[in-house]
Amino acid sequence: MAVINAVTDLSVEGDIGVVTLNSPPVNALSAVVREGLKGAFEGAIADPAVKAIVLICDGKTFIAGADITEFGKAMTGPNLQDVQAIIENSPKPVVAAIHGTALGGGLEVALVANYRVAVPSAKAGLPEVNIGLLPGAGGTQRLPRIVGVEKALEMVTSGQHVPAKAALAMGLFDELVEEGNLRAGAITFARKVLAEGRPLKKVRDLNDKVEAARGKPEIFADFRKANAKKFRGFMAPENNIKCIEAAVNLPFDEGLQEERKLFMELMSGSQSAAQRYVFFAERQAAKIPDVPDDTPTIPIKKVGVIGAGTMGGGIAMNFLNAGIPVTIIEAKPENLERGVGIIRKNYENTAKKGRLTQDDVEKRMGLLTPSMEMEALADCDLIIEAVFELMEIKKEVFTKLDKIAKPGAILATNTSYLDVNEIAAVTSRPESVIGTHFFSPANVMRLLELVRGDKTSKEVIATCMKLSKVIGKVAVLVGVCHGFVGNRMLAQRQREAQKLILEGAMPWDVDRVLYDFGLPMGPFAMSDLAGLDIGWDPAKTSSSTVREVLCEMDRRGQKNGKGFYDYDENRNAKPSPVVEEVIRDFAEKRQIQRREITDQEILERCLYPMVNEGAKILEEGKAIRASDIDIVWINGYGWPVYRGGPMFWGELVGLDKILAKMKQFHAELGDDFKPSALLERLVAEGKGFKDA
Ligand code: 3H9
Repeated sequence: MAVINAVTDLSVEGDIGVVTLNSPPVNALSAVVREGLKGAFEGAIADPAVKAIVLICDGKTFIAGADITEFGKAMTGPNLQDVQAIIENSPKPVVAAIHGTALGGGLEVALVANYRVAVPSAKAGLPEVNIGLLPGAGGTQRLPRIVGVEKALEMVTSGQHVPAKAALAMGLFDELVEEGNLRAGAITFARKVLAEGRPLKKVRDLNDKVEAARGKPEIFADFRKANAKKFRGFMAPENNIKCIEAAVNLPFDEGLQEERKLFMELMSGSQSAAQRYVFFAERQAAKIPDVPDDTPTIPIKKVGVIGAGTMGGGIAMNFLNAGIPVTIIEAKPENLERGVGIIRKNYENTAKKGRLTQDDVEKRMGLLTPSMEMEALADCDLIIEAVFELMEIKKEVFTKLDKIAKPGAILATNTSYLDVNEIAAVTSRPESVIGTHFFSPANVMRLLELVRGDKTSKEVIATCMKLSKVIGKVAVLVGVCHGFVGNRMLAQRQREAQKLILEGAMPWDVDRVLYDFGLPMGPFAMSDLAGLDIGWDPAKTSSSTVREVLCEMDRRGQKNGKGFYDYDENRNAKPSPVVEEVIRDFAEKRQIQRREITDQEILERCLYPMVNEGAKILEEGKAIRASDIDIVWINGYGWPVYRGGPMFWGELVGLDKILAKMKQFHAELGDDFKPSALLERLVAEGKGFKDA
């Protein structure tokens, strides 16, 4: 066996040269990997004993893409395209042997091989779009030549990882070999190719599928139209589509040039920088400085959920989906029945859409034990309380739970605002208590704010962080404070939105500015969707806010066709003259002089205080790092990922600019705008949040 470099070997088994990469964690195409590939292929091609070449990877996966950490830095080593040319022009058949995930540049390397074999658990995809890019090593030109234009469009714009069986069916893989037997299977395949004297097929020469789409621009027009909502605000999907168009309309080499041009356009833009930042920020969030990776964890074999309402039911579904049995508790039989019924209905709806089989539905429901006795929780390893958001009720539940739960069980409170320390203090085991702030709908939303109490043990934190991955959540560890990270910052925006409509803007102005910024909807449309009467008590109403006045007028939001907006029968919103009148009247009674408010002011008033609050959260140590705050906002509140989260965006705008505006607003509008000490210090020292 020849060692090519630190990450690459070339061994010769009879007439087959086997190139093996071993560059943990994911065999990304760093400079040393590209060098290794170049050396190994040159060696194998030059060795007369070698008749065919297999490319395989050690570790958990085949090449998972270009090395994202190298992006934006000066290029070293051979470039990927030159390495690909050596492989593609090999006079000897090349077989890529795939396990784990062949992604991005990894799949693009496999696409210059003559054949691809894989184990059944392997997946393949071009996920560059998720980091604001497109496949820049020929992927957009070669993929449609194998799978056809429609499938290629779907794959490059969704970034989906296609499972081996489907990849085989689309011709992306040529053969599946037995799990755990990839190397031998690939060698056997290579020998078969030699024995049969198969020609050296190159993907670049396969033109049938792209030619079939030539002269049919409607394929692209329809695709753009069907996905307009999904792609709104993003640059990368459009550039990906343009590349596939180029594959159809241009000769291969010109298509490659177009791909390069569009790739560079994205690479140099702020969207991809933001999305790449988010990729690493999400992984960083899983790392807790004082809770090392090897901290012992508590096995979670059974979960208890108290409360079968919307939150409790959604929370339970997360565990059922992951195959973990759940005991769900309600006080009244009719509530229990309704809660369990909704869980079943949710699963059945998913089954109707073809995303679950009826068998899966029954399996998941079979893991659910409904009960009206708290004692049924005695054997649970984790118990999540999801009862009404009132301190007294939560304390009562935890006092009872303390007597019932087995020693060492994790006791979690699902709360959006309340003091986890106060709840923990009613138990004899505050070290076992943690906050789990799930976001609604809890079975769908990716974010989980894990709230660390003063006494929460490291084992409990480590267990919950790892468990969140098992249930498909992105967990962010936060400290105890009112509203934690997400809602505490949201309160800033909500307050300003309410003030702005009295000072001169209308709800639809505020909503439009924030929607155009990239948020899924503005605060007033959101209130209408949720229901204006949430938390409103007709017995105690006092016309003290516009919202209260609207409730008093029976304007309850989308559900009764009128709220801040008027709705037609299809729930399309229209600005409401009635609301406009209410707002003007309300402002007049409070002697607020209405004035012209610019879109820029709306944006600055709503978003700068959020960045400022984020800085306060950091300064108080309630979030570990600024990037954790960004992950909260992207996964829990629909902050556009291409703007990287409020803290990343704040730095892009310029912390000095934000501070100057906060000072101006502070002087003009009062203490709501008091700049955070951290923001002042960072600006004075010319530093960013990562130096905080
Ligand atoms: C591309 O290919 C461009 C080309 O078209 C054009 C070139 C000209 N680079 O996610 P995990 C690290 S763009 C560097 O926790 P999992 C990751 O940060 C690329 N590092 O594991 C983490 O580090 P740490 C297209 C990478 O098992 C560790 O690996 N490819 C890269 O849950 C483990 O990662 C992609 O976008 C990378 N490409 O999931 C694929 N990938 O331990 C991106 C991972 O220090 N990667 N790391 O925190 C993934 O989707 C997942 O990592 C994968 C494994 C599914 C592979």
